[in-house]
Amino acid sequence: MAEVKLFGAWGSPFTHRVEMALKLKGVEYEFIEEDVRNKSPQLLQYNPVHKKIPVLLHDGKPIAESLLILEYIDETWEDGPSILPKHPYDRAMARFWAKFLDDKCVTTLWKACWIPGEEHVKDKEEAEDCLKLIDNELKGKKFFGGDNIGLADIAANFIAFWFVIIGEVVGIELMTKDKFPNLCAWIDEFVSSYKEYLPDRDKLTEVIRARYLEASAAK
Ligand SMILES: N[C@@H](CCC(=O)N[C@@H](CS)C(=O)NCC(=O)O)C(=O)O
Repeated sequence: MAEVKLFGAWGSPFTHRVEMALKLKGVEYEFIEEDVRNKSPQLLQYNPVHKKIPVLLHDGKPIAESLLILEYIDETWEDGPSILPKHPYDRAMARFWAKFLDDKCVTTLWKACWIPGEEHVKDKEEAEDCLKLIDNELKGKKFFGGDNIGLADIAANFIAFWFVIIGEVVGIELMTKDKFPNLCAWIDEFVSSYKEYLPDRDKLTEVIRARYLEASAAK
């Protein structure tokens, strides 16, 4: 049987995207925990361009960048639920939203929640603009692609789980039901249906709290 290894970090949403896909497909893998502050020579060897986790190693061949890894998993292990839909248009849409989430939403939400200061109000407005676009996209749908979970849902795990916790730790409630009803319904569905693919909530809250205290003390 082909050997599958995942270099990742426990609290990383990008790593969890890959773990979720592997688990959905029923692929057995070895998890190798990386310390992103002290990267292993193996990680630097397998991802010399970005030097980031996650990296999937399949039969000794490395694949970096979580969205590309998700597509690789979908194409390599055809059993189990499809991560990308069949129709080219639906595939393009799934990729469009996954790309928007990574190119725009991650940084915008991060700035709005984590970095205080004068820019904060502008950052919060920008984050709400992103969330509004996602809320509109999810209108009348259970998941981004319709009835089944797919690429964009897995990519949006950081909104469903990480940023809800970050908001609690930092004391900012960005994703309210009155402003983003469709997004909040999607979050409820995602978290309740796929709980076993998410990290322990209490432990993650403590990790995020510790990082926030550390970041605040360093200012
Ligand atoms: N675009 C990358 C982002 C991965 C990423 O940001 N990983 C972080 C941990 S969550 C990392 O490795 N950071 C180390 C660094 O930036 O040096 C992906 O989707 O895989």
